[in-house]
Amino acid sequence: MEIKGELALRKRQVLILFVLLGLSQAGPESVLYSVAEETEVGSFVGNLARDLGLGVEELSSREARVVSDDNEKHLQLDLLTGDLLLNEKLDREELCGSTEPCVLHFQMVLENPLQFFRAELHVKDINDHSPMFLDKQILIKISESTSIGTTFLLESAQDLDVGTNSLQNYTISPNSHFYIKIRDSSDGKLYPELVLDRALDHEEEPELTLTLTALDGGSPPRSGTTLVLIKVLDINDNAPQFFERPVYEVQVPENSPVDSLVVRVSATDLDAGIYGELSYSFSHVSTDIRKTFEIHSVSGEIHLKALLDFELIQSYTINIQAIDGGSLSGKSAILVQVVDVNDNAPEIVMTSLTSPIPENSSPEMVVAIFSVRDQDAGDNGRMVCSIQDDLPFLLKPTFKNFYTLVTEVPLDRERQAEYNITITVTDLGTPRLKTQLNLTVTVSDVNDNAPNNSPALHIGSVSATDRDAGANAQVTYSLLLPPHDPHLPLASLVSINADNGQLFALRALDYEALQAFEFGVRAADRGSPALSSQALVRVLVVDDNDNAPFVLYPLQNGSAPCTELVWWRWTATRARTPGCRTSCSRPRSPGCSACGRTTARCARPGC
Ligand SMILES: *[C@@H]1O[C@H](CO)[C@@H](O)[C@H](O)[C@H]1NC(C)=O
Ligand SMILES: *[C@@H]1O[C@H](CO)[C@@H](O)[C@H](O)[C@H]1NC(C)=O
Ligand SMILES: *[C@@H]1O[C@H](CO)[C@@H](O)[C@H](O)[C@H]1NC(C)=O
Ligand SMILES: CC(=O)N[C@H]1CO[C@H](CO)[C@@H](O)[C@@H]1O
Repeated sequence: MEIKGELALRKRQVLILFVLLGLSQAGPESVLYSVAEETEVGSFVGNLARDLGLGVEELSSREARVVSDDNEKHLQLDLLTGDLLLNEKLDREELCGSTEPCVLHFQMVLENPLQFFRAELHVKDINDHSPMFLDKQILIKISESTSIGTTFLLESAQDLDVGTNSLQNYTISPNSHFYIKIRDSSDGKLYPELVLDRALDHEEEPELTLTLTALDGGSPPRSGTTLVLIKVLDINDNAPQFFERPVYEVQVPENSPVDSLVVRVSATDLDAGIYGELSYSFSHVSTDIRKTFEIHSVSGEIHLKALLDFELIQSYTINIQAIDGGSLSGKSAILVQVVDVNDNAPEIVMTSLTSPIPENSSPEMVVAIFSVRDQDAGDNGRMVCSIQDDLPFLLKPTFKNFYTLVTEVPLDRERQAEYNITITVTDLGTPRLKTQLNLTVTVSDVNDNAPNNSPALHIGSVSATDRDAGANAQVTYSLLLPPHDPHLPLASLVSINADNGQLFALRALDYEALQAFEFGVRAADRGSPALSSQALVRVLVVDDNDNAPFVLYPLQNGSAPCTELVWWRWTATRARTPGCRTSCSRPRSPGCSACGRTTARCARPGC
């Protein structure tokens, strides 16, 4: 700029000078020469003497010289020949810039008389400059969602040459997405525009490098290039996708410990950066699932948070989702099958138990009813049930998981009064689990031995001690009976052995007539004076519904009123077993025309 400004200023000064001079002396003739720029020094431009119609000798005698308007010595005059020669290489671009045509004005000055001749030198352009881009690389960021036809203005190149040697065209290296459109601006310059021809896809090609070439119109043409680096910007155009769709299926043993890995889910997202960053989570799951499972948002691993229980829940369907940074989501589900493990032993639930059972009961008398169950599934829940082989009892499967324990043969109390029965239930799982229940069944006495011994039935004993010695310690027992009561002739009912305190029932007792009675017993020593002590004996008559009335009476047929045998138990307050009822009985069935079997029950077996 500075140089140009200086040049312009100088030109103006020279112009003013020549306007003044020209007014007085300049001739009308103006000679026109033309030379290509960059022509060698000394090259011939034209013969000035001839062209001006002057004699060669005149040139030297009149001190002819050439003066350029810009005061530069571009040309020299050969005074001997009149030839005008180049004094220096001319650079059109330096002399005229983009001005075209590029004309250097000069004068030939002669003296004696002073005379001016005007002349012009037209400096012609040669294609000595290539188009040039100021930047080696142009970066353009284009979103992959950009629509086809969108244009992107590129930087233009510069070519110092003018006319046809100046910039004429732009081309882009072959590619499948863009072409170049050239735009003419109002100032006559050409601008390249990149036009999108086919949609971009970040996932397919995240960036493209193209070569932009600028061409001038010279012959041959010269060119300049730059790189166009296109970064394809990702948009969130892909939703996450799970590998396994629609469901992951996993089987987890119910005894898996807390924290064990259930499954690892994984999704992909074709987008880059934050749009490709996934976060895993449950989607619309029940509180049961939230309590039992947890999912790691980054790794996609699902762990147990609580223990599983096949017996409670056999399977879970867990909906999961992966969400990318742009809120697009993909869904899948996990089907968790809880695998049963034999972790439950069989259970025995006693429904009813009859004990004691009367001896001589007919076979298949029901002693116990119970059910068995196992909460496991399959073989883990299938059971076998047994009792010992050597017992006169049988196990009979009844309804579903119910069993009855029945007598196999009539029992005889006098041979065995008590049976310990172990019910064993085993499942078929691995390992096999076993549950046992021990029952004690007692056999109650039935008056099945001669009825006539009833009067002599030993019902118990009383015993007193005396710390004296000899006769003073010899104790004799006697009954202390209340005054005679016609309804309760105790004297004919009980007797005592004076020596050993054994008590006897003198006759059969009838529960229906007499449920209880009491009397005193006196123990006295033989000392002198005799010392004595008393105790109260209370006898409870226990009802019994025995099947053998014929033993006592002449044979009765079914229609006759039922006669009951009575079995009874003597109890003194001190003789009670803790926790037991004193008697095992139940009211007799009214009008008992067919006598049922005794079903006396105890609160606990063994009472
Ligand atoms: C520019 O170059 C292209 C490709 O070589 C060509 O098709 C087109 O005709 C040229 N344009 C001009 C104005 O020379
Ligand atoms: C039954 O078991 C009890 C207690 O274990 C024992 O005292 C009793 O002798 C056993 N009875 C029989 C008949 O095995
Ligand atoms: C049942 O009785 C058997 C045999 O006497 C014994 O080995 C077992 O331990 C008892 N089981 C229970 C639960 O009492
Ligand atoms: C009248 C009657 O039926 N008597 C019968 C009573 O029962 C005995 C024994 O079962 C029979 O022998 C009698 O004939």
